[in-house]
Amino acid sequence: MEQIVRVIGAPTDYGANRRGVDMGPSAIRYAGLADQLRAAGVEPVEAGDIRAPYAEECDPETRSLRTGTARFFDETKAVCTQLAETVESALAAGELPVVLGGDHSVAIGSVSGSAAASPIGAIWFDAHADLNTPSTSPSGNIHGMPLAALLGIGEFGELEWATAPNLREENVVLVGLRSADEAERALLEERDLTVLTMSDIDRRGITAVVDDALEAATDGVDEIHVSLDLDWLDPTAAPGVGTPVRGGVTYREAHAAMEQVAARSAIRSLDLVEVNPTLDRSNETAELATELAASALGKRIL
Ligand code: 6HN
Ligand code: MN
Ligand code: MN
Ligand code: MN
Repeated sequence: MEQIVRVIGAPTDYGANRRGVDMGPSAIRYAGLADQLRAAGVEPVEAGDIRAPYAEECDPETRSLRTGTARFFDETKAVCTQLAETVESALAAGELPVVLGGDHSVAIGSVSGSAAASPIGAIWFDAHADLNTPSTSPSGNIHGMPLAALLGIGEFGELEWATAPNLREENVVLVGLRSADEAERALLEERDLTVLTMSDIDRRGITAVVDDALEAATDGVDEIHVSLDLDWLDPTAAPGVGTPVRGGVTYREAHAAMEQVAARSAIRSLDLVEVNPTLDRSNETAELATELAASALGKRIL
């Protein structure tokens, strides 16, 4: 029987400075996600979008979370809570959830939903560490905080809805890091996450690095969540993102990595986030997201 993939849109635009990432789910669907998924041998079922009010409908006031700032905190909580439930019920039905962002704050919902029933590892394919907390964040943007939230770091430790107790730090792997803030560096020094930077990819090549990532993420757990932030790729390959950082992986390296993920047969859930069509060239970043999803779910050249 074919694996059913439940496509869930999470059109948020709260977590980032540059507007337009809320159009990501539509852009990714229009780029042909369903056809790509079929080509990968899975059966897409469309769940539609989680209701996410436009920023203009929300209280423009910055929300404070005890000490620091987390802009649109209440709105993010509302979206992530619904998203977690949707992901959890898809998994309970034997489906594989693919979450379309939206900014990366939606991963708080997708991962906590994915980890709700049993332990899981996670691989973060991202230029960034996403380990800020409201008190360390230089921007107040929650898209720079989802991993800290899920691991219950800092002020997030008090938030049941945002944390994923079944996600062990030892099974969290960052791949392709090339932009980390001061507090994120300090955290990575002292904590047990695995970090594989762009320099590691330069030195050892993408396949050796992704092998290590899969090994660490699945150590003691059977399945993983894959969070694919499109800014993981070099901006020449993925221009339609809000926080581009030069020196990312190439088009082909990204495919090789996703093909390795597929070969491991351990993927429980997948995010495709940070696609911003207003900054894109002819929807090409959304199209890339559909292709990479297909590779991660088993599409092969031959
Ligand atoms: N992303 N580290 C920066 C911040 O504002 O916290 C950038 C975060 C980017 C997050 O791309 O998902
Ligand atoms: Mn990110
Ligand atoms: Mn990023
Ligand atoms: Mn929880």
